[in-house]
Amino acid sequence: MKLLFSRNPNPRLAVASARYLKADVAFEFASPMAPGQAERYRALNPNLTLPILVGPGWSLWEADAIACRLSRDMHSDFWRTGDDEPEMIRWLSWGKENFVRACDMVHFERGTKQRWGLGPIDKALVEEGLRQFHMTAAILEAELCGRQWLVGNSVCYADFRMATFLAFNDAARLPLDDYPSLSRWYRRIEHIDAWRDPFQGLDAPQLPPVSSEEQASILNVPS
Ligand SMILES: N[C@@H](CCC(=O)N[C@@H](CS)C(=O)NCC(=O)O)C(=O)O
Repeated sequence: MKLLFSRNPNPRLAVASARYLKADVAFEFASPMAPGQAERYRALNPNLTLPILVGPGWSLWEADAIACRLSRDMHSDFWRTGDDEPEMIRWLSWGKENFVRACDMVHFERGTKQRWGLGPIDKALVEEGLRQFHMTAAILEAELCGRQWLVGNSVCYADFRMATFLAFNDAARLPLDDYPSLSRWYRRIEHIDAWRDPFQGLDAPQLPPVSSEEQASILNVPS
C-alpha cells in the first residue's frame, strides 16, 4: 500500500496516524491539483484532494477512513472498536463540525491563503472563526480539565483529528493558551514523535512560507 500525501493539514494527519500505527505503507508525495496532474489522480480520488491510500486495484480517500483502515490492519485500538467507539465517533463528528472547523477557518485565512497567494485575509471570516474557536474550545476545556485524553486513558484517533490544525498554529495564531487544559492536552500530543515530526525522512517539498503581507500584519508594520 502507499499513502499519497502533501504537507497540508489533512494529509499531515494521515501521515502522522500511519506513523503512529507503524503501518506498513510507503509514503509518496503527490500534488493532484498542480497543473497537468489531475488526470493522473482523478481515478484515485475524484475530489483531487489528499490523503489517498492506494492498494492493488483500490484506493481510499478521506483521512478518517484511512486512519480507520490502517488501525484495523495494525490491530490497534487507536481507532476504538470496543465500548469506547461511540464516544470516539462523537468527538470526530462534533470536532469536524465545530472545533476543527473553527481552526480551519482561521488557518485558511492566515495560513493557506497567504502561503499560496490566494488573496488577502478576510478579517470578518477570521473574527467568525475566532468566535467559533472560543465557543468550542471552552467545551473542550471543560472536558479535558479532568482527564488526559478525549476517550479513555490513552490517545486515540479523535485526539489527532481534533488537533489537525493546531500543528499549524504558528500561522493560524489561535489563542490556545487561553485554555490551560486544552493546551496541556495538545502538549501531550506534541510529545508523540509521529505527531511532532510526521515527515521525518520523507521526500516532500516544504510548504511555502506565509506571505510578507501576513508577516507585516503580525508585526503591525506596513508590508
Ligand atoms: N475531508 C478531507 C479533506 C482533504 C483536503 O482538503 N485535503 C487538502 C489538504 S488539507 C488537499 O488535498 N490540498 C491539496 C494538496 O495538499 O496538495 C480529508 O479529511 O481527507
